[in-house]
Amino acid sequence: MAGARPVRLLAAACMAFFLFLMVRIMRNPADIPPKHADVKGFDRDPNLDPTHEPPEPLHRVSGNNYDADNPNSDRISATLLSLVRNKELQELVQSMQDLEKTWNHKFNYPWTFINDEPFTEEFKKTTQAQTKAKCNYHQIPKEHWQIPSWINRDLMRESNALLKDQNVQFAEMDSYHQMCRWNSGFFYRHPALKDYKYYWRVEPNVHFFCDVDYDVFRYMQDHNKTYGFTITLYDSPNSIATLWPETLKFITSNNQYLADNNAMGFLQDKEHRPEWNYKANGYSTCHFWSNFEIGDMDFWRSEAYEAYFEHLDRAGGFFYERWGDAPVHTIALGLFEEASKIHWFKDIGYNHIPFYNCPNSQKCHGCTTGKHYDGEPFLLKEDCRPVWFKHVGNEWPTGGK
Ligand SMILES: Nc1nc2c(ncn2[C@@H]2O[C@H](COP(=O)(O)OP(=O)(O)OP(=O)(O)O)[C@@H](O)[C@H]2O)c(=O)[nH]1
Ligand SMILES: [Mg+2]
Repeated sequence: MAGARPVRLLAAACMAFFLFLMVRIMRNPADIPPKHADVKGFDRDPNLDPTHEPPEPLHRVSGNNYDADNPNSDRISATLLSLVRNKELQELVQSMQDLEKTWNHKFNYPWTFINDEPFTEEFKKTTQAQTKAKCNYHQIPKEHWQIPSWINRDLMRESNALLKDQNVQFAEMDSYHQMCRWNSGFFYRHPALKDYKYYWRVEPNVHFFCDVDYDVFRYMQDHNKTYGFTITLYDSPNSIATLWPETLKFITSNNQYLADNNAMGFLQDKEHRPEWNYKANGYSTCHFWSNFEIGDMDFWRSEAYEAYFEHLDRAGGFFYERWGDAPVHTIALGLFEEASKIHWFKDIGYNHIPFYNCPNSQKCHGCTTGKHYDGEPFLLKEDCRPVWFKHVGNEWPTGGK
């Protein structure tokens, strides 16, 4: 048997090489980690560029001007806002602690908590203990939350079962549909918010990583901004199949509401993810991820948005499909607001599972600069900032030190 051993070794090596080749050939391209350069339109993540504060004027703490108990403080009409359930208390405390630590312990803006059920005493006591600022607790009026009378329940069940088969998340969860509708068209009408102009939406279990040393609400006011975002993503086209067609119906008879310098090109982009645009019947599906929003509620209270929301609400897609408040807000802003009034809060490090906004700044701790997601590499494809930059631009300096 002399000589057989090298032959066996050679055969084993050939077999191993053959198996290696087969694995490479059969590997699904989606499993291969894409680099940012592979994503059309994005050579380099701008979060890698050094990031400082946005331009002056910026309002800062000086003496007691933002003390929680100062009745003549420099705070403007604004609140931190959270729709939340009692059972999410611990996750909300996590979000509060991060936001208080990085920003609100300096500015002491009040918190407003809203729920479709009464808050428990434990919820109130524990949340108030996280901040020097005033916390307010409110319930949603029934007529703002319940599924409206014109929705056919049988049709809703059948449609949602179909959506579930198409992997639309939360399709069969009534409360999720109700939440999306409330966040689209009702939060700013809550009586407790009527005297507030600006809000910062905060969800349970989100993270804030960067110290922010200026009053962000004053930034919105002084720089004439309507809406601020941190992350933009493509949506599941199956959840919004008729949202864009309904939108087109609305603007056909209401084109007086279109802003002069709107972001129509961004909304209709076909180049970056053509199949998503095709499935969503003409909408790129790129949206501001609305679990983070800093906004001016007067926009939602405007005649244009109220009419648009009413049209969508009657069309029924909040229940027969699973229209999210994120695409609804994004489309409305893209159509009815000047694109220059929408601001990327690049300097606010943020995470809601599984995505991040993590800028390159010494003020940030606990996230990895430029990291956009946690988990499977296919998630990288969900980042649609290139679509925004292409059609509207990136207001932040790029490159350089
Ligand atoms: N009070 C109340 N709040 C809700 C309800 N459903 C959702 N929310 C809140 O609405 C916001 C969005 O809901 P989430 O469940 O986080 O939805 P999501 O971000 O799409 O899903 P996740 O990826 O699971 O976070 C969160 O602040 C929730 O606490 C509800 O039925 N009642
Ligand atoms: Mg969430």
